[in-house]
Amino acid sequence: MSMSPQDPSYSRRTLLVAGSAAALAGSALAASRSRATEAAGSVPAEGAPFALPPLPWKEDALAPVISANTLSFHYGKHHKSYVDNLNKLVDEKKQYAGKSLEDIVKASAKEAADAAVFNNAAQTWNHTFYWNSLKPGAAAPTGKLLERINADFGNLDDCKKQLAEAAKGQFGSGWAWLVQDGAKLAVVKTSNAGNPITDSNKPLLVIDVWEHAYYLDHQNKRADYVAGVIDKLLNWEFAASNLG
Ligand code: MN3
Repeated sequence: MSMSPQDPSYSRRTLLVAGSAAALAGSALAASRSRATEAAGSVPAEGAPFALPPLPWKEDALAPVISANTLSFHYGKHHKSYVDNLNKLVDEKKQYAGKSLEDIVKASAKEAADAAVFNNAAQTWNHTFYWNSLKPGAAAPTGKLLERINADFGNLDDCKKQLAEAAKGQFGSGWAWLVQDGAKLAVVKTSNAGNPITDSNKPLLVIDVWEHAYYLDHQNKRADYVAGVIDKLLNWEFAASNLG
């Protein structure tokens, strides 16, 4: 995937991670392109600033916790719609032209009249961050990240418990985040498209708890999805790469 100044550069480091993961997944994505063209990302319409980035793994790589079927809708339809809607809105609302995705999220969060811009920009950001927060066979946290977790949560299990409680306890649609709040790590939850960067917190990991993230695989049992993600799929290396 080639990077251009118009790409959604919400985080240089995140883009680098996404880019390298995309390169690793490139051959697999090419192989499955005939089955699901969305899996290779999409090229924005001419002049549109934001593209759907490629997934960092094959669509079936997260099964059975998250199936290829869920991803074909969640990534290929939901995430793509947020990107497409954002491109249309930015074209209509010229004050957002030329801004990075992160700047659009922060600026539109303060404008009640631009709720649609915020919702689609934040959902575009959040989903790319979510894909990068997941990895099959991910290694447990080590080094500086583990030290910070032990200092701020007591131990890794208690960090995971707080994350699970936030994910299960978010009423309705939203997100559960591990964030860096100043010098401390913390767990926060946001509703709908909410994103901690509007509170000046630095996201490290996120779990999507909208029903579209789990309903095809787990129906109403959000707790099963959350446990599977936390036990098997969280990408602690990505969290470490986001530490400031
Ligand atoms: Mn979602």
